[in-house]
Amino acid sequence: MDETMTDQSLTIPRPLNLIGGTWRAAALGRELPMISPIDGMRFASIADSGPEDVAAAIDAARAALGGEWGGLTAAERGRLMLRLALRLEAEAEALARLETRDNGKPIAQSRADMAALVRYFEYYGGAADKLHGEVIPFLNGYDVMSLREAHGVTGHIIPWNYPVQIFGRSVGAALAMGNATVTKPAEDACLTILRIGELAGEVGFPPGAINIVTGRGEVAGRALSEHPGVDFISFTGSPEVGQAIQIAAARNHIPCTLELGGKSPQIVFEDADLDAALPVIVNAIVQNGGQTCSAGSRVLIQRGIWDRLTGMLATRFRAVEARPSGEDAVLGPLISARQMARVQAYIDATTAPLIARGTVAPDVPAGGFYIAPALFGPVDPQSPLAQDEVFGPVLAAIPFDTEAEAIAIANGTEYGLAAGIWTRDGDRQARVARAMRCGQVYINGYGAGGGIELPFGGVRKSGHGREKGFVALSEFSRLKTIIHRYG
Ligand code: TXE
Repeated sequence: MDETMTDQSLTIPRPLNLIGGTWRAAALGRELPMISPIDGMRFASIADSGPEDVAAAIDAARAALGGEWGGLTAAERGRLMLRLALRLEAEAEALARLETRDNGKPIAQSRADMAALVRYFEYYGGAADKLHGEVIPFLNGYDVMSLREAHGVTGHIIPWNYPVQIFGRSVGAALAMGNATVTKPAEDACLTILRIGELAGEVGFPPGAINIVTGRGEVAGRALSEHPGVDFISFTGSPEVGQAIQIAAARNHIPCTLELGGKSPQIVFEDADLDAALPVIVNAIVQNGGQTCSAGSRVLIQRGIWDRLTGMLATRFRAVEARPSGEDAVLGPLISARQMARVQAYIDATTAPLIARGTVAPDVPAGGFYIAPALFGPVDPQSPLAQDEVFGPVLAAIPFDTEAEAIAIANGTEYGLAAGIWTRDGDRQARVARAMRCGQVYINGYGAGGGIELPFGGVRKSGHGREKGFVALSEFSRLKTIIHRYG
C-alpha cells in the first residue's frame, strides 16, 4: 500500500467553516463525508453549510472591509500575502500530501500545484501596490484621475480538479486588490483550502479577509452566487453551473468571470517534430487524469503522418498504468465514482475504433476510482467524443488534409479555451495561431494552463474573463474616475 494512504502525520482539517477569523460548524450541524479517490474510503468530514452559513461569511467579509483589512495599505496587503507565500512554501510537502489524499492526484502533481500556489501569492503579493490609476488630460481647470478600487466582497466558487491552484489565482488576485473573499470550494476536494485558511490566520491575515464555507454546490454554492451582498463572482466549473452563476450575477447586476473547461485541440502538421510533440501530447491528456480544463483532448493529425503518429501514441498509451498516487504514479484515480462512470460512459458509447488502451495496475485498492487511458481514432469531429468535455484520460484522434480543414475542425466545438499547434513552418504558426478561436495558443509545446503569469480564460462555452497574470488584477477591481474642477 502506498504511503500517501497511510500517512498518519497529515493534519486533516476539522469539519468547520472559516468565518470572520473563527472556525464554526455549519449552523444546522450537518456534515458531508470526504472520500479518498485512492481507495474510495471515507477519511474525513466537512461542514455541509446552508444559506445561513454563507450569509454569515458574507457579513464577515463586509465587516472586514470596514475594519482592519480594509484599513491596510496596498503595500501592507502585499506584505501579508508574501508572508503567507513563505508559510505555504514551508508547509508545501504536508499540503501536497493532504491534497493527494483528498483529491487523489499523483503526489508529483500535488507538489506542482503547491509550487503554483506559492507563486500566486508571491506574484499577486508583489503586484498588490503596482496596478494604479492615472491622471487623464482634460479641459483646462480640471484634474481628472482614475482610481483602482476593490469590488468589495468577492465570491469564489472553486472546483475539485485544481483546488489550490484555482484558489491561488482567484483569491490571490482578489486579496491583492483589497477585496474581502468568500470561497466555496468543491465538496469533492476542499481540505487543502481549509488548511490554507488556517495558515493565513497564523501569518496574520485580519479576520474576514479570507472566509471559507464548505458544502454542496446546489446549496452553499447557489446561496453564495445569489446573495445580494456579493459584489463579484469568480467561478470555475461546468458550463451548466456557469450559466446559472451568470444568471444570478445578472439578477444582482454584478460582474463575474467564468472558466468552464474546454475541448482543446492539438494540431499536428506533417512537418512537425513528432518526437518532441509525442510526450507533450500524451501528458496533456494524462495529466491529472485528463481532469484539466485545458486538457488536450483532441489531436488533429495531418493525413500523411496519421499512421506514424497514431502508432507512436499507441505505444505510449499502452505504457500508461493507472495506480495509487505515490512517487511512481503518472496517472492516479479520477475524483469520484460519478466522474469515473461519466468517463466510462463515453468510452462505452463511442463508435470510433479503439487504437490503444493503457492499463490499471493489478494491485490498486478495490474501492478506488481507476480507469485505463484510451486513444480512439479516427473520431468523427461531430461525435460526442470530439465535441464534449469528457474530463478523463481519453484522447480523440481526428485526421485532416489541409490547414483550412484543421482550423475548421479545431474551431468546430462550442468550447474555446486553448490550442496547440505543431509545425516548423513559421508562416503557418502565425496564421493558425491567429485563426484559433480560444484564449490561449501554444506553438510547438503545450502547457495545459501555462504559467501563473499568463492570462488564461475562454471563449463562448469555455467562459469569459481572464484570470492569472497581471490582467486578473483588472478583473478583480474596478475603475473610478474623479473629475475635479478647480478655480
Ligand atoms: O462541476 P460543477 P462538476 C466540468 C467537467 C466535469 C463537469 C462536471 O467536464 O466533468 O464539469 O463537474 C459548485 N450554484 N468541469 O459536477 O457542478 C460545486 O460545488 C453554485 C470543468 O464537479 O460545476 C463546485 O464547487 N455553485 C471545470 C463547483 O461549482 C455550484 C472543473 C464546480 O462544480 C452549483 C470542474 C450551483 N447550482 C468541472 N452547483 C474546469 N473548468 O476546469 C455546483 N456548484
